[in-house]
Amino acid sequence: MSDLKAQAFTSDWTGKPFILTSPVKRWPLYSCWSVQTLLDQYSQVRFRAEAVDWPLNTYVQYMRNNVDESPLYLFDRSFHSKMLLSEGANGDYQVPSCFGMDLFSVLGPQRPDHRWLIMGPARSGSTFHKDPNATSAWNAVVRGSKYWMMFPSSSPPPGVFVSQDQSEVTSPLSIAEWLLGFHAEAREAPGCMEGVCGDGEVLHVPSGWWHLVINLEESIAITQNFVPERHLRNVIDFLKNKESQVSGFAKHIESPFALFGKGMQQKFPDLFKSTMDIVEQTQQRKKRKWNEATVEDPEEGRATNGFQFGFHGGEEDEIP
Ligand SMILES: O=C(O)CCC(=O)C(=O)O
Ligand SMILES: [Fe+2]
Repeated sequence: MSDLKAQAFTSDWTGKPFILTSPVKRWPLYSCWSVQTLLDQYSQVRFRAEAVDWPLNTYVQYMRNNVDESPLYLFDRSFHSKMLLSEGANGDYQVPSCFGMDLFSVLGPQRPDHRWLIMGPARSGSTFHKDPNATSAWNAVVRGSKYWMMFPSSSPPPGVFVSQDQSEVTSPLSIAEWLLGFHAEAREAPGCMEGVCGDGEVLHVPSGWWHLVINLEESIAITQNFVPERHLRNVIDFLKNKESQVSGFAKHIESPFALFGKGMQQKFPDLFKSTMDIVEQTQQRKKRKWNEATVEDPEEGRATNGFQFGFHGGEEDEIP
């Protein structure tokens, strides 16, 4: 689509991937960013590329000369301060208006990491994962192009094995190895979506969706995670019930759930209360179903076995 109104996003699109072709082309930085112009300005500035912090100059030399199967990927969460960038009406870029509602903004400066500058050569990319804390995301390509493959929360991709509580994900080590072994099968699998997000386009990753991304050519992108109202309950459920998997908050924050609850209570008390009620009811229902399914079998006099536990509700109902 060219663009999308916030209202249409909220009513029809929060659970579906899509690409918008207009908003990024209006960003001031879109008309002036290239690897060369970034080098002109930030050559000696250090950016994080996986386990190393390299001056941009060093990274670009590596990016243009390596033949690695899985090239080091520049993925920097502090790019705003390093590049003196600003986001907003008169800033260097603007969050596309349809994604305007972001409930993690109630956390102010204590929100978890939520935006990254991404740069890498062809073949670099991200192996299958879900985004942190049940957040949604947008990913804007400023230069280059990215191939995306996506699966809804309830359909893990072929070749990706997930433990019961989803805390462990096992898959082939490199994107190339996964593509060689599973790409053809994945394209035929239920729920699979694929597409190319090109220069000046932005893609929506709904909360809980699996995604794999590979740069088809040298690319520069900006990505940002957010919490739309329709996924608030997924996020609350994640913070409350998957505490050990919560990530990106500063170490001194002991309870991200309590902190978020406090912020929500101050700014959106009614929404918070009604959503908490739903999360708690769902939790009770799950417990009840579990208890019913595992009670002693009166005929056999032992716990019933062979039971498969799973929820296959609608997309919006799913709590990852
Ligand atoms: O490699 C990419 O551009 C995708 C990034 C991504 O999925 C993420 O930041 O969660
Ligand atoms: Fe992601």
